[in-house]
Amino acid sequence: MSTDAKPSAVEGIKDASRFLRGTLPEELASDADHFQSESMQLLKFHGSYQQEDRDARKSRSKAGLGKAYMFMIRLKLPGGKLTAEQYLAMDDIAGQYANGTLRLTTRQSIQFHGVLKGNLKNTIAGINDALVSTLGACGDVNRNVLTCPAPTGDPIRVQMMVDAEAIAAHLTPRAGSASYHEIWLNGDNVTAKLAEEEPIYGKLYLPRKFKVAFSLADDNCTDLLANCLGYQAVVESGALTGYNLYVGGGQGMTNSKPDTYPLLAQAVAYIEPNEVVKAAEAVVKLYRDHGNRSDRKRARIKYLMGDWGVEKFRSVLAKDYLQQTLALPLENPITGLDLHHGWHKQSNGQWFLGLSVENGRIKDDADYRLRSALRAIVAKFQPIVRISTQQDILLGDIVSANKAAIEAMLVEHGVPKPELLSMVQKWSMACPAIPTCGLAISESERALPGIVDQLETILTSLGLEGEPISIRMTGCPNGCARPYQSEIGLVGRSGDKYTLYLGGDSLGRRLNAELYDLVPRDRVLPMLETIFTIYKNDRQPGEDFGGYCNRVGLDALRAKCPLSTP
Ligand code: SRM
Ligand code: SF4
Repeated sequence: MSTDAKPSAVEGIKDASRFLRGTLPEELASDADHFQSESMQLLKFHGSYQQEDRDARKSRSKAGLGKAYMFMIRLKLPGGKLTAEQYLAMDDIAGQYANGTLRLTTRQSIQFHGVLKGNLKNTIAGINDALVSTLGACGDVNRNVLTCPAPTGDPIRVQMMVDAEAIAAHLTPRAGSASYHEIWLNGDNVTAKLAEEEPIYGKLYLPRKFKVAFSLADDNCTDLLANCLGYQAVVESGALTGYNLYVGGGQGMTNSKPDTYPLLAQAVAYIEPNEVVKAAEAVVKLYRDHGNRSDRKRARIKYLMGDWGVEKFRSVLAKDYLQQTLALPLENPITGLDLHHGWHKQSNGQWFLGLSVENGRIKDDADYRLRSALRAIVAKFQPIVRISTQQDILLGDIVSANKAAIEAMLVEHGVPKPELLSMVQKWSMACPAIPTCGLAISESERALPGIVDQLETILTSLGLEGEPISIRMTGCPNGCARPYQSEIGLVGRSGDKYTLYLGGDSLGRRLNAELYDLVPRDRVLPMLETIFTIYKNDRQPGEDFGGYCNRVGLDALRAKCPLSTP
């Protein structure tokens, strides 16, 4: 541990938990509608968060009632990969136990919201019946491992998926798996029962969450640089020669703590394809031993990287955890990012269809019935299902003859074809925020669609509607929709006020910077209109919006676009 300061309370909870059991079994069996605080912490490792319906808070308090407790459940879904059967099982669960929606996440997973405590066990058991787990989807362990979801069939993406799954399996808690099966599945797993220790994590697990991603230089669709550990494929003559290892990315920060910040992962080394799992274990162990366990706000591996720098990190990793020298990373700059929308041919002659899902929410509204459309298509054509890190869904292994029928079913359910959506909508993302997220300060998922609609009008009037402009919004500075890596970042600051960030990059290569803090929501669009007009008239040929803001600098933009109205 890097500090002698007193370990945080969560460390004590983990220590006393007997590998993530604590009093969860007893509290789960009780009639109470929520868990006590220690169990709430442990519940996260099992893939669930205790939440409340924040919309109901005021009226319930007026009526003298307590919180309307409910639970979020998150799947562990390496590479966002599901079979048709598994997707249908998840859709059943959304209807039977949750709020009737499936929420695709920025890490290629699915969340259920609104599950009552009395239904937690059945929901988690139902998920496992479909051979999907929730263990380690949250908590101080390795989280969902990302890789390009496009089922193109090309050997590099296939290998990246294999490697992503290998890391996910290797870093799955062992003794924690035994507790998981005991609590949620009535001990129904013989191998898991044998594990009485955590050979990689130890009984304190990690200081904080840990995130891994794979990506390609010409398709950074997983936002590699936002991850604790990134594997960037190095490809020569169409073959994977190895990976550049990136370490120390993360987005979250805390306004009141200036020593917290978003950081892009740094290139540390180049490794051979057969060293993938070994490297992951080594980085995890280094983080386990050196991460800050006293201050959870500074506990992520990015602060080790920030404090140590690349040279020291590489040297400690090589000497103490790999006992070998490490090759330097190869020149392999990021040049592209594919959203994978629309129809694409796979190498086996079949097709996949990428559908943009607004803020990842699969739901049925009056004239837009995406949930029913997907259910009907998946049930009838049995495609493979993949979730992207842009909160979108891909359906694959579709034969040519079925393409027209699938398109007709989407139209019938009011789901627009991806090519009919505006660029700004396709490149937008928002986190759930209110009413489910306990940390939200401002609206996000419910606010962004209105902002995007108006932005479409502004961009069209300026003739900029064809530009892939990324806008990402979050209800607080934790950064769940990776707002600091977009061209326009809107981060909830205080009720209806947001921090506005500009100058990032739609390929995820550059962090943006704060234009103004505490911008009232109704000032955001007029301000963007002014800046887009300046951009249109002043940009260099081919210059994208983020690149322009970054080049001219935010001081210049502030001078032309003051926060206070004249
Ligand atoms: Fe996140 C916490 C939702 C991706 C940084 N995140 C939360 C919680 C669990 C709130 C809480 O702790 O009480 C949110 C649940 C809201 C709800 O009602 O569902 C939440 N995070 C999400 C999701 C669902 C957002 C989305 O729009 O999809 C994403 C789930 C990913 C998954 O499937 O595993 C999600 N969160 C991210 C990302 C993006 C990424 O990983 O690529 C980040 C920024 C990257 C990073 O980790 O730095 C992110 N979430 C955070 C943080 C800040 C952590 C930090 O150390 O700075 C928190 C707060 C915390 O952990 O204390 C947080
Ligand atoms: Fe909640 Fe903040 Fe994450 Fe949004 S960014 S889901 S408000 S923690």
